[in-house]
Amino acid sequence: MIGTSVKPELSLDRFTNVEETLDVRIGGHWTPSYCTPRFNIALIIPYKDRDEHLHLFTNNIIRFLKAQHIAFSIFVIEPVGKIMFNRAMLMSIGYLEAKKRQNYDCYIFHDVDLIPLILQNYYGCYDLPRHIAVASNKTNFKLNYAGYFGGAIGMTAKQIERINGFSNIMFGWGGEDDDIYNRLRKMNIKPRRYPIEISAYVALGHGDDSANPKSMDQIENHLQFMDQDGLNTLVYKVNMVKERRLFTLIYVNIKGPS
Ligand code: UD2
Repeated sequence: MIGTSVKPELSLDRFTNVEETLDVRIGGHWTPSYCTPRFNIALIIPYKDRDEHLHLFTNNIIRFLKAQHIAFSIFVIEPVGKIMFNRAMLMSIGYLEAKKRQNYDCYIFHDVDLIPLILQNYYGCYDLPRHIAVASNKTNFKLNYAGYFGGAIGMTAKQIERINGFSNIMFGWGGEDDDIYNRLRKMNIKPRRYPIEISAYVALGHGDDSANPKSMDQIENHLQFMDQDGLNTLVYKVNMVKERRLFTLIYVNIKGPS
């Protein structure tokens, strides 16, 4: 039996069932063998230094996606070196790197610390971009604000290209999610949300990283530059690719403040 030597009270494995991930191919790829999946998705996680979350997240999301009979590949995008975190830029890189490998039906950009609670929260893309993680215990299971677009979102390649991907200049915490929402609204695209009863999450705890928040002015003024800040101006270099058991880890070199 797997894990008999692990003391459950000391191990995060108590939240996971290793056996459920055994048929995931190295690099974090899975396709149901018993049906044709409705969607083949790339799950993209902008990431830095959150090992425990990554372990919990991958094990949980794999069980969840398998129960939805969705084919998936999991990509973790991590910047090299001491550089200020840039979630949006890593999302764009994840999109381009995933697409290089395969044309996925849907690209889902996901925080590493959010675990979906309800199986009906289907991880697929539709005619309009989706805000997938609508509420969590952190917000008392309420929508933060009307234009809130953080946590997890899903878009097709066409939808991503339409808004020139995501910003490359939003280093530090916050604002990049509002910027994505604004980009969509500028193109007259109104994203969809499932009701909160379906799109509810558990947010894993972490330290406060609200340093360096961007002002609303900065975010709104930024919109006029949408055509000059995005996929068409993205500069990065893949440093190393590691095919881990449950995901593909892509280390990238990017330039920015440290
Ligand atoms: C909120 C949003 C998030 C994003 C962020 C502002 C929710 C549920 N989430 O997250 O989507 O809009 O505000 O930027 O509303 N990360 C790392 N290492 C780091 C920093 C960030 O891996 O040092 C990644 C990780 O995937 C994390 C995500 O970025 O889940 C969001 O960062 P956060 O969890 O620190 O910020 P939070 O919870 O305020």
